[in-house]
Formats: sequence, structure tokens, C-alpha cells
Amino acid sequence: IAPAAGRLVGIDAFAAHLRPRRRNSHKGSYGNAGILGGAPGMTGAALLAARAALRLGSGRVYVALLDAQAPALDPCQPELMLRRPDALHDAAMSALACGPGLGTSIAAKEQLVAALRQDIPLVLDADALNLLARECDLPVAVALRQAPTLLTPHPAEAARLLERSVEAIQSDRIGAAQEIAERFNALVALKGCGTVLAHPDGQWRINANGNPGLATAGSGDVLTGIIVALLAQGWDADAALAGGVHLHGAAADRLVDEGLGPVGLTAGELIDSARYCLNDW
Ligand code: NPW
Ligand code: AMP
Ligand code: MG
Repeated sequence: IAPAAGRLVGIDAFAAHLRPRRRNSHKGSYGNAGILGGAPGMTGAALLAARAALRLGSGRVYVALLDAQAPALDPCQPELMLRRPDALHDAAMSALACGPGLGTSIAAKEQLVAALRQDIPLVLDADALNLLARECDLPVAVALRQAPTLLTPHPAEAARLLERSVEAIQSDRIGAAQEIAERFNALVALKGCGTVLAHPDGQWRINANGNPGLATAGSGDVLTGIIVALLAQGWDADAALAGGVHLHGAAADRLVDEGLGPVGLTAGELIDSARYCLNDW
């Protein structure tokens, strides 16, 4: 059943933030974005999110990788500042994303707890959500946060959060997104074909762009980076979530128009395509 037009996410949901850059602005005007993730074997997830955060306009991007063996530089994106996780919490961040490739180790939980204490907008994705589902002291810490919290589960992560099957989530996606939003006092994007955006007060919308080219490794990690970039640049949380999801879908649609998908579209390619869309809007 197609949702009513008023429920569909379009550019109007974030148009107020699509302003030209001030001529006399500087990198400090566009915020510091932090990405926390990258356990051994999954450093790529955090780096994809970080590259997306940089190329979608954050003034500076700091990345903290849990993998102690990870190099101190991303040679493909030397603009990124790689830090040890504890050092990230000391830097002045405008917005933080926690979860891409984070893993669910004791060290990962410690970093998530530290992130929850930061009084700045916080995106929780991937393993940060898996930790919320598993560690019973964490949900209350999320719900009590004063700064905005944004949760971006895919259906399996939502199923873990609500302790139900993926089938149950998919059979009532709007209800599931609303329940997570209320339980965690957070803005939610329940990802998938027709991402559902839900607010803790029960309001919901659907994003209808995007295509199955997005069904590829790292796609959600790029979305997380896009959202944290918009937050770092001062977008309000509602607009950053809607804007990030819509940009991500538009980026994929543009790649398909160019013949670069849906088959074989890669998450890394979404980043420059999303940058093009944002500059074009
Ligand atoms: P199945 O079996 O495929 O049908 P997980 P993850 C199901 C990092 N990454 N609808 C799926 O079902 C992430 O950031 C690192 C329905 C399967 O059972 C995380 O930290 C990368 N079912 C970590 O890996 C690139 C769905 O969920 C399970 C669904 C684990 O994240 C890849 C898999 O989900 C990755 O991003 C849907 N839409 N989506 C890197 N380059 O470093 C998923 N499922 O167990 O949460 O694993 O999403 O891969
Ligand atoms: P993740 O599973 O965390 O990598 O996230 C996958 C991303 O791709 C989410 O933003 C999904 O909404 C999006 N996605 C995956 N499959 C589709 C699809 N068939 N149509 C539209 N978006 C999709
Ligand atoms: Mg993911």
C-alpha cells in the first residue's frame, strides 16, 4: 500500500538546511564529526563512514578504530584524522557516530558507554545497536540522553532490539520503528526498501527513493557517515536523518541512471554520488 503523499520524505523535509556556504566561512564553521568503530576485520566499515562524513561536508573528521593494529593513516583519504578511541572522547566533537564495524567486545561496550555520555548528537548503527540489544544497562542510558540520539537499524538489528523475528519486524515496519523510537527516546530509521523514519512521539514517514543496488556491503556504513556529516554541519536531528536517508537513496538512483548499478554498485561509489546530489540540490 503506497503511503499518503504527506508521509513521503522529500527535499522539503530538510530544504531549510540547503543554504549556500557563507563566503567567509572556514572549516570550523562545518563542524567536527567523529566515527567510532573498526574492530579487527571491519576497519573498512568505519573508514567508509568517515569518508562519507568528510565528502558530505564535515569541516574535520576524526576516526577512532578499535583495531589496535590499524594504520595511523588512511592512505586513500589522508584528510581523515585517525585517533585511538580514548583520544576521540577528549577532542571537541560536534556530532558522533558509533557502531560501523565496532564489534561487541568489552572494549566496544566501553567506547559505546563513553559515547553515550557525550552531550552531542549521536548516531548509533550496526554493532552499537547489537550492544544495546544485548547489554541490559544500555537502553536506559540511551533513553536518558539530553542530546539527540539517532538509531539506524536494518531489520535484523531491529529484531534484536525488540527481541522478535525479522519476519515480525517486516510485517509491521511502521509499528516496529515507532516502538524502538519510543523505547529509546530516539529518532529511528528502520532501513530497507522504504525506510521508515519514526519519532518518539509516534510520528512517522517513509523514504521511497533508492533501489536494490543499495543491498551491498558497507551501504549502511556510508549512510551513517552521511548523517553524522549533516549533524556536524548543524542540521537539526530530524532533518539530518531524513536528509541523510534521502541523499543515500538519491545517490544510488543516480548511479543506476549512469549504468553503474544496481548490479555491482559499491558502497564507496555512493559517497561521491551523494556529494553530487547535495551540491546539486
Ligand atoms: P540473511 O541471512 O542475509 O538473509 P548482521 P551486518 C539479516 C560491519 N560491516 N532484511 C541477514 O539475513 C557492520 O558495520 C563491515 C532482512 C543476516 O542474518 C557491522 O558492524 C564491513 N534481513 C558488522 O559488519 C562491510 C536482513 O541480518 C543478518 C537485512 C555486522 O553487520 C559490511 C546480517 O546482519 C558490514 O557493514 C534486511 N534488510 N539485513 C566492512 N567493509 O568492514 C540484514 N539482514 O548480523 O547485523 O551483520 O549487517 O553485516
Ligand atoms: P546495511 O544493511 O546496514 O548495510 O544498510 C543497507 C542500506 O541499504 C540501508 O540504507 C537500506 O535502506 C538500503 N537498502 C538495502 N536494500 C535496499 C533496497 N532493496 N531498496 C532500497 N534500499 C535498500
Ligand atoms: Mg549496517
